[in-house]
Amino acid sequence: MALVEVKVPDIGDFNEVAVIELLVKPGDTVKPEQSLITVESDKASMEIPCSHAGVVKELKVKIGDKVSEGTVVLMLEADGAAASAPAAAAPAAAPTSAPVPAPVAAPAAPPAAAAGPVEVRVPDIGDFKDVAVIEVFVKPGDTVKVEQSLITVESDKASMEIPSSAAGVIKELKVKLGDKINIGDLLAVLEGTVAAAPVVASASAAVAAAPAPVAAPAVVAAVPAVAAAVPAHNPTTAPVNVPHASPSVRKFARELGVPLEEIKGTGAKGRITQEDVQSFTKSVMAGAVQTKAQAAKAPAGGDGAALGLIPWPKVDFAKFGPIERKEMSRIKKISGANLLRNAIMIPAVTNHDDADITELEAFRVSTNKENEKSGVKVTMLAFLIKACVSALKKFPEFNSSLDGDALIYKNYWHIGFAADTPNGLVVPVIKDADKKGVLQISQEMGELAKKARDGKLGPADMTGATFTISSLGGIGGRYFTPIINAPEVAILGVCKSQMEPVWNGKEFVPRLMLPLSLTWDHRVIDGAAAARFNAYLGQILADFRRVML
Ligand code: CAO
Repeated sequence: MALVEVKVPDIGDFNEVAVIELLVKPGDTVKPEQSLITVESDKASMEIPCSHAGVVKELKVKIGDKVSEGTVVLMLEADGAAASAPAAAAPAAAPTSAPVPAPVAAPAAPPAAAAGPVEVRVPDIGDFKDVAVIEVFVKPGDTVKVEQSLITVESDKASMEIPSSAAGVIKELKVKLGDKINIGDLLAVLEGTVAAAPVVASASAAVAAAPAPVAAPAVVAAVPAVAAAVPAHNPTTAPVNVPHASPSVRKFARELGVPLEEIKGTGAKGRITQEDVQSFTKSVMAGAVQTKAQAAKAPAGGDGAALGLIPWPKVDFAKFGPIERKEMSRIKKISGANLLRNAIMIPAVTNHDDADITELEAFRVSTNKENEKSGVKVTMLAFLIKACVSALKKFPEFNSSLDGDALIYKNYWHIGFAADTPNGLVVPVIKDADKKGVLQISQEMGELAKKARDGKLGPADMTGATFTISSLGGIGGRYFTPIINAPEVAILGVCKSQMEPVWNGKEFVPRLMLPLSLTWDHRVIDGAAAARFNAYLGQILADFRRVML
């Protein structure tokens, strides 16, 4: 056993590159070529491999340190004979694991107007063969500058951006994600304005002429001019949402099928670490997070997998007869997801009751006759809104919302009403219904319902409700079970009134009865309170003078 210094090998002309990850710690047993740290420059990130096998005794660098060739990375208690090998020589002997400095575009020839197409080829990327294209930053039609990054390629140990050797407009892009590229491969054809002539002439000319940095230290030594040509990173041309991660983390994510661009990095400068990938994977498995691909596949609001439900039946309907597929409207998709959440998350109960509206309907009809010329039609729903405000004041928990373990009681009464439109269900809101008369409410409802049908409701028209009424009275039906519009805690469903024989203690008399269906959140409201709410509402509707009490 001997204590050896493991140093940064020849990394070309990269000087003072920042350490962004420590991949080992004291006590770890490491093998030759195992990555020890990750360093990063503007255009490339690379892992620095170990030169010997042994046990890490002491780390000599920390995150944020700047390292160059020869910097001691760590002290290693090296195994046997290997200890005698010079540490910095190892990468040269193992070119496949050697770090890769960023390639550079061939030096631009003196600006010259280029009339014809210009070929941009992969410069000398050293011993790296068949490296995968993992990002494409440009598309046909884009104007690019000399040295602007076109693609990112990645090997096991390094990722690097490949810059353009010429300026111009991209006519054709010859690579796509996943392609494997090698030195001299054609990347793009530009309608050039300024070309770096030696590069574009041919692949071999490009390789010969391009003084690009290369992976193997031996080759780097042969072309020392590289440094000056390394392009400065141009943030204006960098892609906006490229995930920031080391090659090994990218590889790890790819093996798991994890979309890196959906992970928020917790490392330095938002870098995605292996732990970030692991915890994202755990969250997806636990159903706490959905990837974009999962969300796109799931029907509005999810596919039930997160709830441990069996998959949604997949039926080839065309087997049974002709079919037509139509996308749902935007409103239906949004309301569908909301309804599903509310139906699943709220322990909802519905109480059904009837209200005697014989006198109220007679009053409504006579009021409308008297007001015929005003153009405002008094609707039963406007009376219901007013009656509900009275009931909500008497039973304030129906006008509340849950906030964790607390209830928020709202001292305002904004009543939403469900409106059926050609594009789907919307819920406009009558604000401060307690301060408005039935005539004003009727008028506002008419205006809001028209806006709804014309698709002109704005967000302000549909927010802030404290309670909602869903009336199918103009259409038909007896009772139904409306779904609560969260974060409200109750909703009143109303169906079509009809004349019914009602026992008055002495005889059956014909009365106009209105079916009511009150759905309530059992976390907030008890059955007895719901029954009282309905009974009180019935009393008001039976004798509207009670509203004034
Ligand atoms: N019983 C009997 N008749 C009723 C009634 C009731 N409860 N409510 C309304 N009517 C009658 C009205 O008297 C009127 O008849 P006339 O034309 O003869 O006067 C007719 O139905 C239309 O009523 P209206 O113009 O007053 O409209 P409205 O206030 O009932 O409804 C609106 C307005 C916007 C709520 C309605 O157009 C609507 O969209 N309803 C559907 C709501 C819905 O889809 N709810 C379900 C949600 S869950 O999917």
